[in-house]
Amino acid sequence: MIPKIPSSEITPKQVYLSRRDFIKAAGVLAGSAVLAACAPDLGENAPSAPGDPAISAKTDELGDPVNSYQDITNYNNYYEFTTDKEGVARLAKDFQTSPWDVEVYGLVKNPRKFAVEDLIKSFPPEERIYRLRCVEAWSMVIPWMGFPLSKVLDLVEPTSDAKYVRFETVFKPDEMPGLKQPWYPWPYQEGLRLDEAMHDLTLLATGLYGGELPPQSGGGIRLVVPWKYGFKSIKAVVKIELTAEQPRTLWSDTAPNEYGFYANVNPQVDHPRWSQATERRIGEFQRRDTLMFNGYEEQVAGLYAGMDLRKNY
Ligand SMILES: Nc1nc2c(c(=O)[nH]1)N[C@H]1C(S)=C(S)[C@@H](COP(=O)(O)O)O[C@H]1N2
Ligand SMILES: [Mo]
Repeated sequence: MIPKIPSSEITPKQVYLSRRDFIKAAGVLAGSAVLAACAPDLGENAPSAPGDPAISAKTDELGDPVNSYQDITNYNNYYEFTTDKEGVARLAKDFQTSPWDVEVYGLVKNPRKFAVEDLIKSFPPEERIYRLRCVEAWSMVIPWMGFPLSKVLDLVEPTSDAKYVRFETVFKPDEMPGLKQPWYPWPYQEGLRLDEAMHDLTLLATGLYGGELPPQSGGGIRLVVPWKYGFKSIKAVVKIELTAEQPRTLWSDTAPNEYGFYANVNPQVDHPRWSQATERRIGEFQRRDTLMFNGYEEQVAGLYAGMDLRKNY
């Protein structure tokens, strides 16, 4: 399946990406007769054609078009592989996403290790079309498949002492070349307050575009918290720990004056080195205004009633 981009969707980025894929696919065809593997960056779950994706809607609830599978899976932040967004897909291509286990433990009544395939059986993934707004001021609209994190937390039953949830990414230096960069405090970890974690918008994503979750997008399983900057949406989660204290996070450990624990999308609070008032939607030419809580204000503002969002950035 070599993806074809409808000419209506062509942008310089997409032209570049489709050319690059064409070259790669051509290389595979020249070197091998295995046609099924002719789209190395997309995997077998890519939609048959971006114009006819395996999704129920072509826009989010605000009417903004869903980004192409091509864009979503070839422009990634995943520092365990590389800091080059356009290089993640290639480096992560052979990363094993299945079977995948996630351990849920800490201040809970029933600590358990779950196989993602069992979670998918218990909680059939639903489609959630969410905006993803990176702290670097680019954004996409992504049709995830997944289930609310609250379903898993309900199973393990947090104790009354549990106030926060800590998430940890798998640490596999042999398969993740970026882990050799010693200046990051690996493994990647993130955290949420328990009420944020229990919010219905907070998703454990197991798929994309109606198919599996490819390695570059965070497979086996990843968190998606759409009203927060993208770095909160931690990939390849293997540990979920309920804690009494606010967990440390990779980015606030690395640069505490730039990245706070809350990291709610907020156009009024600039990053120390750039404005957060506008963003570049991948696939668009004009910058667009960034929305408070990334457009989910109505659903989540209540979580922060009475909090100073400048202090708690
Ligand atoms: N483990 C891990 N999770 C991660 C990252 C990372 O480097 N490592 N990058 C984060 C950042 S900065 C963003 S913007 C999103 C990007 O998700 P995407 O590549 O699926 O668009 O993943 C987040 N989750
Ligand atoms: Mo990001």
